[in-house]
Amino acid sequence: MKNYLWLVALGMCAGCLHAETGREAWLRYAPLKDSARAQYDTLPASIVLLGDSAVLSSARAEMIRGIRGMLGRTLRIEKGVPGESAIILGTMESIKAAVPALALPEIAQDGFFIASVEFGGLCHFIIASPNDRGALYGAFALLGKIAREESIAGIHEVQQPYAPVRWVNQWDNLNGTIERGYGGPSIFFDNDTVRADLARVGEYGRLLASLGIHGCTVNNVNANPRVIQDDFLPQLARIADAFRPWGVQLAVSVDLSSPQKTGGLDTFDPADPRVSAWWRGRVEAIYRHIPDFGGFTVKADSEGRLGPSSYGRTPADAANMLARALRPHGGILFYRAFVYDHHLDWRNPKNDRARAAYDIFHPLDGKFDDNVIVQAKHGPIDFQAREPVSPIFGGLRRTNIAVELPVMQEYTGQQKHVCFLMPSWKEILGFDLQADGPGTPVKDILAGKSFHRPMGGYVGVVNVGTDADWLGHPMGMANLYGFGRLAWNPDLAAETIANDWIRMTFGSDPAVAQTIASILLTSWRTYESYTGPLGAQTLTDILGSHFGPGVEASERNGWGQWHRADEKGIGMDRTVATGTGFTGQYAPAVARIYESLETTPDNLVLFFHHVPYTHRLRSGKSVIQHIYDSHYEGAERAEDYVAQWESMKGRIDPPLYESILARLEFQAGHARVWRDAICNWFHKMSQIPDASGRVGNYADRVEAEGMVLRGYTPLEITPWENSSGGKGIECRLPEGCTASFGFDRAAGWYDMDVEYFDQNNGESRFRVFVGDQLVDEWVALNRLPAQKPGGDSSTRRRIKGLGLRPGDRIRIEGIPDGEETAALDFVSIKRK
Ligand code: GCV
Repeated sequence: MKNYLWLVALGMCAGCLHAETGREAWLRYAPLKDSARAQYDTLPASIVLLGDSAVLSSARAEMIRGIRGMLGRTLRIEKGVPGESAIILGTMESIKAAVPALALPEIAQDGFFIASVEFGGLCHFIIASPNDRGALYGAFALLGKIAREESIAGIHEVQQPYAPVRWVNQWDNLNGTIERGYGGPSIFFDNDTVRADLARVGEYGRLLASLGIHGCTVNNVNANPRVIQDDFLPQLARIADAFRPWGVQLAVSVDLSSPQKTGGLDTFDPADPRVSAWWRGRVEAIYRHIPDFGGFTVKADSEGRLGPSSYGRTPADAANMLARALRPHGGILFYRAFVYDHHLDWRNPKNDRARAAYDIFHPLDGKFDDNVIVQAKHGPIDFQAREPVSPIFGGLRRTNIAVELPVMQEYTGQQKHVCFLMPSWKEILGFDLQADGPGTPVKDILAGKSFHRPMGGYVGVVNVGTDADWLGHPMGMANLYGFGRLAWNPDLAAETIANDWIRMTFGSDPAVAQTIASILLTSWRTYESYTGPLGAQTLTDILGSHFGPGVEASERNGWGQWHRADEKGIGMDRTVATGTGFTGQYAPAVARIYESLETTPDNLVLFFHHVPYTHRLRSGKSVIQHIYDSHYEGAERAEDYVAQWESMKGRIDPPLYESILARLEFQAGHARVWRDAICNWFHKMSQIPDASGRVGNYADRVEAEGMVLRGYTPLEITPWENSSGGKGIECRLPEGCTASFGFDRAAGWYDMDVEYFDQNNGESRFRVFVGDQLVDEWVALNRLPAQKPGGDSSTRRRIKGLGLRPGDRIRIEGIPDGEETAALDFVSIKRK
């Protein structure tokens, strides 16, 4: 008995030791199976580093760590090329000096050469690059191949980045919160200082380096001017120190009005010599603390941020003034093209926020200095589930440009929903803007190839936090991984990226790989179909969380995210002929496609045209029926993800399996909330029934407000469509309340869903009884962006496999906590 207990304890402990938290992400270096390991037996036993920089040392340390983890061997460190096979790591120059006979290829900065070569009668492995961080990228690439169990026999491979600039942004506030961050508080800041422990920053730098990402702007683009004040610089320098071994340059977002806000000047006019002198002084102070500082990111004249327009100056005036301060030190200035008026008059049908970036920046083409990069979101609005490619990418021929991509899923489920964005980004990067006839895809414009620009590339808004899994959902990390891989090589297929990520994150079980790939690769279209189809954009609460449904939140206000839905039809007329003229911002060949209703693809039709609900799409369906069908299909697919995942039980590390299962369950429930909100809203507005009879008919539901209530009171939910029947119930008695009803259907096995509201300002408790028997209990603990009952907080609890008989009494007890009122929406009971 004793021994048995001991074994159990040991088993549990081993489980703890290997429990996957997601912190290692795709760099787990888990031991390979013997069969897979054998192919690497010929790998040399020693490693030689030619050079001594921190970045090169990281490359060597990473090789030792990876080989030890995956192959169980510890490479021996040699000082010079030994008389035995070795892995030789260094810059081209140092390798050439050590082995002059070796022929090395021409490679661009950050690129690398991995080869098994023979000299002196021995077979060596070379990892070489023109620069240190390229050698580090080469080390990660070789380890990645081993992690994916790819053959490296006779390897002779050159890899070079497609675009020179591959950065990330974090929207971290100095107080430790993160704007649109869904993975916990900042890894950089806390309480208006830089954190004492920056271990996670080093780990983040390592993850970024493994993808070839070489810059990170660490604070919110809605910048606090304190970030560049004297007393803060030594703190910033500590972040730079943590990034440096990984070749990641630190940058910060700056507030253009800083000279006035904190600098003691009475102006921030970019044309005033006192202002440029002030910035020069700041930049010099920064470089004294951080010699390899990367540069600034600027958000100005946008969403209440002050900018050059205060003085009648242009973005080019402001950008160049800052860029000139940075240039002597090698710094870059990212000026965001997200400049628009958020007080637009919605009554004017000619007004259109989508026009803003092109209208403002196109006339300035050629006026930006060479160390300025205009940073533009991928679409003309704002990270929506689907938008057309922003025409600005074709409109700036004499300006460096980078695309800003939302790793953090602000409008695509905020890492509470799986939404793998590679298929979307592939469409964007491959889209041919036909600036000079066919042949100017976005990826070539970004790389500087189309218009012969010296710089350009990719900026991902990531917003990792202190959560062990960085982004709040282990699957969310596939977007960071994919962002880096595409920024390096936009020609990679979404499937390849998904498979590589799965392999490195979850191991080599083919069934696991197939299941996760099938979820990931369909997830963007699934999300799109139960949120905002046909280019209507994400029909979310744009005035608040950007998470749950909010069909009308975008209408009749100055923010310009309108889709103009009324009783008769929906969509923005953006044509030149009768609308806002936005289509005219594209080159003629593209403009022609979007100008005509006949040629606009269905998936963007409502972005470009206002049509009646009865309009027949190219698919043959009416717009309204498409809205109904796509929401039902999307919600069903989300439900199916749960079943797919459940078939993986036993194949995945249990805590990881459970945490992903819980998230997929939430997603499936929330997809149903989305489905019902959007379908019911359009049903009521259009008065056109669903041809399949689903919308408004919920035979399996018992509305909470129709149950027998003790203590609970009915509650109006706003907007009405975000709850079933527009109502719910709430409990304001500290001792709790009950809601009950009788079951009157045939005896059998049923699944019961309790739809309740889970806010972030309390932890209500729920208990469910059948007769006197407690069948489930839980605490409403999910971290959702909600402070009241509604579409952001609506959550499903599924109680599976209940044996019910007619006459059974079902009772739900809710005990409120804090501001959360144990609110309920409905119960749905379905036969198994
Ligand atoms: C950092 C959207 C987001 C804001 C964000 C802004 C931007 O409006 O909701 O949180 O601000 O975009 O990209 O600047």
